[in-house]
Amino acid sequence: MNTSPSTSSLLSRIAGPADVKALAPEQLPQLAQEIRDELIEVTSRNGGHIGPNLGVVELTIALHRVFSTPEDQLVFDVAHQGYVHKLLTGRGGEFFAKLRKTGGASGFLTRSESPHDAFGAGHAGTALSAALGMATARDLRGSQEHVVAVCGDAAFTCGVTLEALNNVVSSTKRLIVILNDNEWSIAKNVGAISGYLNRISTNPTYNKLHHDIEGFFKSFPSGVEMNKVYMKWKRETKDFFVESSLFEKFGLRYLGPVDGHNLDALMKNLEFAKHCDVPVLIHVLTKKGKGLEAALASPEKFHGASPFDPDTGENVRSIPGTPPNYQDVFGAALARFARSNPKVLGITGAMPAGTGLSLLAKELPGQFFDVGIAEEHAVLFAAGLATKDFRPVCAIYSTFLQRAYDQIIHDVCLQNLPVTFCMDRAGLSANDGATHHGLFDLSYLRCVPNAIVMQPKDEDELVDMLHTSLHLPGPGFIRYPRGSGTGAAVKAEPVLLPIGQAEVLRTGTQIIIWALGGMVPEALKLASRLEREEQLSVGVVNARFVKPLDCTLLLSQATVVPLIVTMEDHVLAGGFGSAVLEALQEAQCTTPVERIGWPDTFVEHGNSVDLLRAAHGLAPDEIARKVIARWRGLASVKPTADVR
Ligand SMILES: Cc1ncc(C[n+]2csc(CCOP(=O)(O)OP(=O)(O)O)c2C)c(N)n1
Repeated sequence: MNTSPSTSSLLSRIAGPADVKALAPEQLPQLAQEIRDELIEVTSRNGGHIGPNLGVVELTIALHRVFSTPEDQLVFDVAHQGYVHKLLTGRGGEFFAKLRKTGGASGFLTRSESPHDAFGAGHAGTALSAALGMATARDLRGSQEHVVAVCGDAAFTCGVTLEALNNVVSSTKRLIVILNDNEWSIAKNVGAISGYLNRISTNPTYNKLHHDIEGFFKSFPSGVEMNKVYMKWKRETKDFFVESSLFEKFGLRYLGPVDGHNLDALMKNLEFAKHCDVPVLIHVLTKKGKGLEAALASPEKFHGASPFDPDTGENVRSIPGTPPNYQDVFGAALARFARSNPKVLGITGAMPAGTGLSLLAKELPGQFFDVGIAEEHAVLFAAGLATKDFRPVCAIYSTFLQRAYDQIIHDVCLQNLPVTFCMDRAGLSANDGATHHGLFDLSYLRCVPNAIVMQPKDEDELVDMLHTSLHLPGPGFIRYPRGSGTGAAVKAEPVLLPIGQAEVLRTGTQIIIWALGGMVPEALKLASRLEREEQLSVGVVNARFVKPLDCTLLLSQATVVPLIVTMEDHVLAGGFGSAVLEALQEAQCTTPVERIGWPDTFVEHGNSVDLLRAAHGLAPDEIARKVIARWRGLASVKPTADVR
């Protein structure tokens, strides 16, 4: 796989972890530099998580010097910082050059991509639990491999990380946790633990101690008597350990803080941890974006960047005239509604910019809450606020809202509390792949009583839906896709949409297409095409609401047209088309329904939404073929009177 052009480079000669181990220590800084060059080169073209990866170059090299994958298990939290690990485990060259592109390396770690990827991820906070499971499995099986969880500081804002932490000592005596502390989540990290970590790393005793620690490690009798050395160190650094005792209270031995760009210090600490007979946490301080000026200057922008000019940091793909993103339209509308109603609040789980809430944060900080990567808490917190007459808006990507499912059912919907959910990235997140596509929300929400579920056809309707949801007596869920809108102008004043009422955009007598959200423009194109090429009379309905569905309109049409087609950017199982089928079945209407949506599979990453749609039979030609085949296959086709 490794076909890098420059054969004089060290990186081009790394075909796997054994080659990393074979390098002389003095070659490692050069390897680190070459990795940084490669990271910048590829991500500046393809986009990707450049900042986090630049920060873990030395850490990842050190891990591969000290441990031996795939026998030893390295579990990376979120796994967006796994590019360096990929480069060191035989996934460089052409494969890495196509990072996040069709046929190239995934932007995350996946077990299917390499045996060196012990656990797949894309959502935050999973590493510690999964690693603890692996360590426990090792203990039960009686094998000896090492298990290392690499967690960012923001992973410790996740409830699930803290649940795992609470269980470490009762589960195993051998687990290594790396706390990769760069002080940033995507935005600046938040919360009390982040403040605590900051106090440790800026503790004035640290600098004094650092020298002493170095001295201790220098005198290591290569792997033996480690505990004695550690205990001596601990005794002599008592004050420091009082401050750093949080992890010790959970039963983990705390090591650090360690300079995460000092290979020598990293390797010594890892070696030490490897020989410990208690779980160990190594607190590693890294600089997000190290090696790229622009990324150091703007860590948030370069957490996950679109293609950029490495010299200036400017994005290279901003095409003038592109309509604004849905997230920005939402963010502006929310700030506007919050300005006129102080009870309107915005809540994000560590994604102020990605969700569009940055504007609210800037203009009305008192009405904005970043709760960290804590979606369960975000939803419960909103539920609590809603009991006191506030109008909380949880802005959480469709895929991340999955984590808060019990809170949605048990805390919000069961009590019919007026929380609005704005689910960005509903549909495909093409370059990110399976962990990030928002393809399941309709299925998981449609079955929940009291939920009003909707999707706008354009930006203007998004603002109407937000306005409508803020006036509901109970929960409202609005889903919308990643990226730019249709360019529809947003009205000066939003309107309240009648709940459960669809919008007829085009009448027809033979086929009616019920389309949802971003599929509406596609449906209109399909209708024109079927009329032009097949002389079919095709109507189009903008469904607007998935729940409650406009059954009155649906039945009035389905009883007179021979074929209903549904189109959605969602899995077919339990989605919008399923809702249509259920409604017809309930009314004992047997009109056939052709459903267009995503199949029962995890959709991979790829260059673009269009390419992925084509790969899964959802390109416009393919959809037209399916509908025509279904039409022709109908036993008796009787054109009927025009319906509304
Ligand atoms: C459940 C969940 N919510 C939100 C995100 C979006 N997200 C991706 S990375 C990230 C921040 C991670 O910060 P940290 O763990 O400190 O790692 P760093 O990027 O700083 O190395 C967030 C919020 C996610 N991946 N998963």
